[in-house]
Order: sequence, then structure tokens, then C-alpha cells
Amino acid sequence: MKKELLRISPGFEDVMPSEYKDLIENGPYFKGYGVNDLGTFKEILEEHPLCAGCGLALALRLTMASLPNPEDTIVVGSTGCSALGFPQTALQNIHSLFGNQNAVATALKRALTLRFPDKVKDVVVIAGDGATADIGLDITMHSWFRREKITTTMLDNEAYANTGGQESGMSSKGAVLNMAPTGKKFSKIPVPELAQISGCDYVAVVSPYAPKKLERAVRRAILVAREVGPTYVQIFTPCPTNYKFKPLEALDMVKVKEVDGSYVSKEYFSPEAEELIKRLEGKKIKRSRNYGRKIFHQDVRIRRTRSSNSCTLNRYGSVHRWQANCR
Ligand SMILES: Cc1ncc(C[n+]2csc(CCOP(=O)(O)OP(=O)(O)O)c2C)c(N)n1
Ligand code: SF4
Repeated sequence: MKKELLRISPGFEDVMPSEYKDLIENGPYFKGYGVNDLGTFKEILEEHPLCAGCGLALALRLTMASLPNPEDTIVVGSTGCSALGFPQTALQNIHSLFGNQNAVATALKRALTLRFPDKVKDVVVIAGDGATADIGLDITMHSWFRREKITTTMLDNEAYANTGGQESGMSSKGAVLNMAPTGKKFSKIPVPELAQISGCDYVAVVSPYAPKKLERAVRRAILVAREVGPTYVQIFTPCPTNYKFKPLEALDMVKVKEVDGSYVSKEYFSPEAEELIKRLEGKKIKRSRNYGRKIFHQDVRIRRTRSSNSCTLNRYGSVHRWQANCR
């Protein structure tokens, strides 16, 4: 993108919406803002129709604030809840048919490389777990096998949320949803490990509970994709609507699962990626504290009250921390 594209043509100043003017004057383009600057600039994604307390909406907001060069980033989205946010996202983005996002991103990245040989254009896929790990898994993995220089981001709410709550391959074993009333019968698909063995040079699992860590993962993934090869970021994005908890509890859900080890943050670098990041960041890489930990995903654990066997589980399979009598 050229800076001139962000200017209002002379004579049109009076008729352009104030939101647009605000974006041009105070938006993040060419400024190098990050999540620490949130609240001080006009954001790429502000208003959206996603549910109150949606973890995915928060993850989207943080991801947008983490892009190293938003003016030269093209996001490829897919069908799902995140798609409802993209029409209100002030970033070049393309909607793809459900599951096809990594094929579309491949073509886009290749075309942009031919069209702009002297400029870096970051192509970032942002899609749900159903689009990435179920319907689009083969397409996603084949883009990794081909070593396409794109970043794949999965917003993992552990469900098909937009269609009312079916289980996805990323739902935990035992998870109960509106349209999975008897509980999921198999474990989460280990997509981060699949990404690693499929050739991704950088893989990270993060959540909106730790915004700086999320930012670092998104930036590292994009920088590695520019120079080395494919990258993958998985963001845990709890869904209050389908997992039936209060909107204010979304971040508690992340914390509960991080603490009980059922959804831990993690980072992997190939040697080439590690070398690059060390050079760019100019210091030793600070790894996530769970790096190398064996337990990656764990199935839902059933815990009961001492007395009655009736302790309620939230639908992620964790006991609410305020249910003090549950052990
Ligand atoms: C080709 C195609 N198949 C199925 C659908 C129906 N559909 C719309 S959203 C959705 C679920 C998306 O789930 P996920 O990718 O996990 O995203 P979420 O809604 O959970 O954010 C489905 C199956 C569709 N729109 N297009
Ligand atoms: S259904 Fe869930 S994931 Fe979708 S917008 Fe609502 S809270 Fe977010």
C-alpha cells in the first residue's frame, strides 16, 4: 500500500465519514503500533456484531493490533464467526469458501510476489477451527507441505460456533454442545504437532489471556513466513454462547485450562526460524514456559463433588473455580 492511498482526494473531505477520517489521521498504518498502544490509536477492528464476551472477538482485535505492517497485510478469512468481523475490519481482506482459505492464500501470495517483486506483502489466514482442522485440514496441510510463505492462524473456540454448536475436531473429548449432546468421542486433533511435522518453521499456541505473548507469536509467525517458510499460530478463543458461560468469564476459561494443563501455550522454531528471530530481535529467544512440555491437549476430566456426585462442569470440562466444594 502507498501512503497516498490513505489520503482523501481533494474536494471530498466534507463528505467522507468521520470514522474514515479518523482512521486516516489516527489509524495504525505506517506507525508500528502494537498491543501496548491499544487505546491510543484508531483500531483496525472496533465495532463488530460478535456476541458479548466472545473470546474470538478479543483475539481478532489483538491479532489486528499485532500485525507488523498492517498496510501491507492481506488477510484471508473463511466462513464462521470471524467472518462477521471482517466487513468491519479496516484491512485488505478476502473471504474464501469454507475450508479453502489456504489455497486462496497460496494463490494470493504467489501473485503478489510476482506483482510486487520489490515489496513484502504479508498474507495471513485467519479462520476457525472447523475451517482449519476439519473441512480445510487437507488444504491447510498441503500448503505447509509446499512450503508456502503464509501464516495460518486458527481461532480455536473448540466448536462450530456460527452454526449453533456442533463439535469440531478441536473440541475436547467429552465436550457437550447443543448439537453434540452425548459428548465428543475422541480427543482434540493435535494441529500444532501436525504443523510442525508438516514443515512449519514456526508454531505457537497462545490465547488472549496473555496479549503480549499473542502479539509476539503473531509477529514472529509473520516475520518467519516472509523469509523462511510456512508458520502456524493457534489461538484459544472461548465461546460463551455455545459453551454456556457468562460473557465475563471468557478469560477465566483460558486461565482454568492453562492451569489444569488442558490447553497450554507453546512455541516451536525450526533452526532457520530461530536464527532469523534471534537476528531480528537481537537477543536470546524467550520461550514460552511450557515449551517442550509433554501434555499438550488433554481430554475433559470429570470431577465430582465429594458429597453428591453432581458438581457441574462447564462445557470445557473444567470445574468453575468459584465452585469451592468441587475437587
Ligand atoms: C462450504 C460451506 N460448508 C458449510 C458451511 C456452513 N458453515 C458456516 S459457518 C460454519 C461453522 C464454522 O466453524 P468454525 O470454522 O469452527 O468457525 P466458528 O464459527 O466456530 O468461528 C459452517 C459449517 C458453509 N458456509 N460453507
Ligand atoms: S457464537 Fe461464540 S465464537 Fe461466535 S460470536 Fe458468539 S461467542 Fe463468539
